[in-house]
Amino acid sequence: MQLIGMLDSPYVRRVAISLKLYGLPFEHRPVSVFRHFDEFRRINPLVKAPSLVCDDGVVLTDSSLILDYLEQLAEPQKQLMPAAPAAARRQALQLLGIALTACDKTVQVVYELQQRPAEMRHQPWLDRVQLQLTAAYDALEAAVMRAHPWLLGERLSQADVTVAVAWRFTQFYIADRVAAERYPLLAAWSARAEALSEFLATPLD
Ligand SMILES: N[C@@H](CCC(=O)N[C@@H](CS)C(=O)NCC(=O)O)C(=O)O
Repeated sequence: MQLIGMLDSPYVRRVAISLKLYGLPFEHRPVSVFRHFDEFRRINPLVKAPSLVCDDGVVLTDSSLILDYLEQLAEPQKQLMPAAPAAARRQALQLLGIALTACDKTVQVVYELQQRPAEMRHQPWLDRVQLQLTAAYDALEAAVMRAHPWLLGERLSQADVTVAVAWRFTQFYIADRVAAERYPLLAAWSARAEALSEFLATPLD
């Protein structure tokens, strides 16, 4: 199995960390969607990171779909999504939706600032994205307040992986727009997740 994409992508990083938590062997190929566009196209013409090249050559796209597949390969005691009760699964899905929106909105800001020429930037769009980003992190700060010690309880789950990865990504790229001081619980809780060996072995930078 090959995981394609750079670890500065939160979507790639959440899959890489999950693979390590699952204990599934894989090869990581840090191919960039921007700097190695042609090489990426040869692997997956969609040029989306992450891409997962399975052992039989089938290529999967989109981190949540890739994780859905990998979750089935993992031993039951290593799975990261609660199968039951339904309330725990719903809570995980709710938190994942918020954290992935935080990632998407951070990506939109970064692309607007890095990919679009300055004279073509559209401030109303950035303002709108900022409101969505703030809403996402306000909700995650409230969720962390209820964590004991992880978001769903005793066991680390996919919600923890993705929330921590989202926070690290946003802080790395746009800490000026999402001030850590506004989210003290999230910052401290994320530092605890980032200290786990699977996170340390999967650095963003
Ligand atoms: N929903 C997707 C988002 C993936 C995504 O947008 N990845 C970025 C890298 S951070 C990418 O492929 N960008 C290139 C592009 O969209 O053309 C997922 O969860 O995998």
